[in-house]
Amino acid sequence: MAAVPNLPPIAARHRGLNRAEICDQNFVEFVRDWQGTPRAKPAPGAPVLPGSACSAQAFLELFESQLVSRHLDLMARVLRVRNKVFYTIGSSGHEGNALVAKLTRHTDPAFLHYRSGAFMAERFRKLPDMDPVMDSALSFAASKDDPASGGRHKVWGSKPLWVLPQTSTIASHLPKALGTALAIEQGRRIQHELPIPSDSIAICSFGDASSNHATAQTAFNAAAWTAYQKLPAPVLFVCEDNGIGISVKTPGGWIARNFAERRDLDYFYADGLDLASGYADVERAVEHCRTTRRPTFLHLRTTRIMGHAGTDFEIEWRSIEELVAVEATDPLLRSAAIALESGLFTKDALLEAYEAMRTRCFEAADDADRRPKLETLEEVIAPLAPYSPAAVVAEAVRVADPARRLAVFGGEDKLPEKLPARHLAIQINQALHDLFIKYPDTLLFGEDVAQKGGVYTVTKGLHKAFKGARVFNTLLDETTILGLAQGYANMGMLPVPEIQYLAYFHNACDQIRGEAASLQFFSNDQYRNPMLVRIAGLGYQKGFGGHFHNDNSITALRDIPGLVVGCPSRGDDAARMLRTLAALARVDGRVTVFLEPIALYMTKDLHEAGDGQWLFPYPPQDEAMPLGEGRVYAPEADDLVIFSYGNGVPMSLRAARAIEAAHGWKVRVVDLCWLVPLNNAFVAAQAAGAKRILVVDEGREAAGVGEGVITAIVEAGFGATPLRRVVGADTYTPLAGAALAVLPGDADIVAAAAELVG
Ligand SMILES: Cc1ncc(C[n+]2csc(CCOP(=O)(O)OP(=O)(O)O)c2C)c(N)n1
Ligand SMILES: [Mg+2]
Repeated sequence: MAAVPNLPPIAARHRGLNRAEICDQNFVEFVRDWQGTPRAKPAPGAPVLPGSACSAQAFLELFESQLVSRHLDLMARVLRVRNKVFYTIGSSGHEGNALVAKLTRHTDPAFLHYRSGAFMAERFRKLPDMDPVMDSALSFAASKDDPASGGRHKVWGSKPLWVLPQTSTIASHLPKALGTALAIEQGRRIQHELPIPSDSIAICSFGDASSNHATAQTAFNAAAWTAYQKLPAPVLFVCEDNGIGISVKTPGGWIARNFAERRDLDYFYADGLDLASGYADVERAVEHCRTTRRPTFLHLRTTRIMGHAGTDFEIEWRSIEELVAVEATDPLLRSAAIALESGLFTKDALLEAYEAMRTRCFEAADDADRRPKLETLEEVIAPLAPYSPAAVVAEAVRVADPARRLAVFGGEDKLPEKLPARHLAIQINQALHDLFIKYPDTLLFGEDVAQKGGVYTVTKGLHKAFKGARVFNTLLDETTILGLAQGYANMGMLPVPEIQYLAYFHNACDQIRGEAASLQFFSNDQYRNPMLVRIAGLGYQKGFGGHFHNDNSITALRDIPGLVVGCPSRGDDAARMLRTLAALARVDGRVTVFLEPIALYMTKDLHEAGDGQWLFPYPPQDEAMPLGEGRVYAPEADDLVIFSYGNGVPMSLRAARAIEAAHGWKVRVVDLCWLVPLNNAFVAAQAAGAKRILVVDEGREAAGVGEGVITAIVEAGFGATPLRRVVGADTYTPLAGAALAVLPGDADIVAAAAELVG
């Protein structure tokens, strides 16, 4: 454990408000007043201090990384006030995490805590010609030249160094770190070539308070669940324990208590305040993770000095004695002591190195301040939702290997396009088979999806055809399912996770909203995590009721930036849309969602029982539905145009008959197919010339798709057209027949049309 350096009694200046200045002065005074006896300077390969596993050379590098981190923090505090830096959450007190970087490889994917300045500086050494100071300064300054995010956020990130940028939602990165660890192992099982060595580990750091978060706990649980089954899960969880989260203290000893004896999460402790003693313990943890491939929990002792962020005036809520005591545990004071005691530095040389680093950081900040910033909306959103329409269409209609198709489907006469017209569930199933043939690195996973083939048998047969390495059941946790998807995507595979019901997506929404969909944006499109998320949902199920199986809230998906959501109403279009979604993921790295209307899975008839009018032939492989283009029924009709999607489409088609009979109108029905982003131009084109308009939206009234359609119509200048919305109520869906009272029905559409008479 680090010796607490003896600081003088709390002098007047220690009562100062600016703790950054005080910590800065502490270092200088500590060195100046140091009274120890230097040893003979060790050779580079010799232990820095007797008995330490850390060599003199390693110490010099680690110490320099610590200084980089500290001076970046100090610089940020000064320049924030001058509006030259836009972020002050620092790494001071956590500089021992440089050890984790030193003892791992730059190809071990890292998902980092926001206090990772020293980790980053150390990792920068792993490749030639990289400058941690300048790169970080550009990020602090939110410059367009910031290599991590292109000026979109102050993130720790680097493409060449395999540091995937994180958002500031604490703990949300743990599931994808675990997913990445599992994906490293999965690569071998499916003969997928990984972008990194096969013995890599995934590193994930976070704070002590964050370890309590549900998202963190679910990752620990899923890691242990995996290891318990003797499956490899090489993830290194690094809990940087500074004993506090903003202003709330973690109960003393809680991290050890909570994790030291957790089965199948192997616990290691290291003193991150002392490079000389912490080195060996960090090394043991890393090697354990790499060689055993077991989930490993490294409890790294840290401290937090200079407050949570620049805006945190600790002195206002904490006693000065406590503050000074915490500042006395500053790991840089301990490193200074090692530097002096080992004979590697004289006092003057050390102070000179300290000041030289200050100068270097300020010069870099000045340089960064002169670099360009993001200025226009176009610049800001350039990486948000990349879309190459021609390439996506070409990829979507690219046919799979005919021989493999014959083998999988079991002969020429069993190819889906040769079979009779089928309903939605079967065609999704067939299209998934085709995607699996086309893309050998596709993985399908979720709850009950493997042998059972899902609650509605939509994935039936895939496990048998493509085996357990590609089609498998996960544990029951949507956050983990979506975390796994990000991990597989990070390793270059094409994940197709299933969320059993829409209501259970909401439960894990942040994994898409905060994480997956944001990666391209915050990494300036350097990292992509393409995926095709299947979500079964929406109302109208007969005989299987209640809200949670009939959730019709699409709103949570509608405002996720960069997301693509498709919702089919019939089988052949579902197959065409799946091809497009997979191509969007493949070509442009997009995060895509396929919202499957459960009530239509088995629907065969449209107007009367037995008419078979909702069965369609499987579309040839070279057909796909382009993003944003819906299906239009009776395109020439203009007395009434009905916009709808999902269940609303067959309802509208039935209602159209009744309306035609009642009013003599010709009725067009527009199946939007693509709900996010809504294609406003397509909507406007369909609204143009319409004499009347109905928007049939089975979702809820507030913030539903219908609002978007109406807005597109009005903004296109067709607001004077008589129009009505037929929409679900803002309520949960009840059980049994009562459900029909809150969801729009055929009769509501007919009634709304009647209101447009005249
Ligand atoms: C999900 C979520 N809730 C709340 C916050 C606000 N917040 C940011 S940091 C923090 C404390 C984290 O403490 P700890 O995990 O111990 O890390 P430390 O800052 O001490 O290094 C909180 C509550 C957040 N970023 N994310
Ligand atoms: Mg903490």
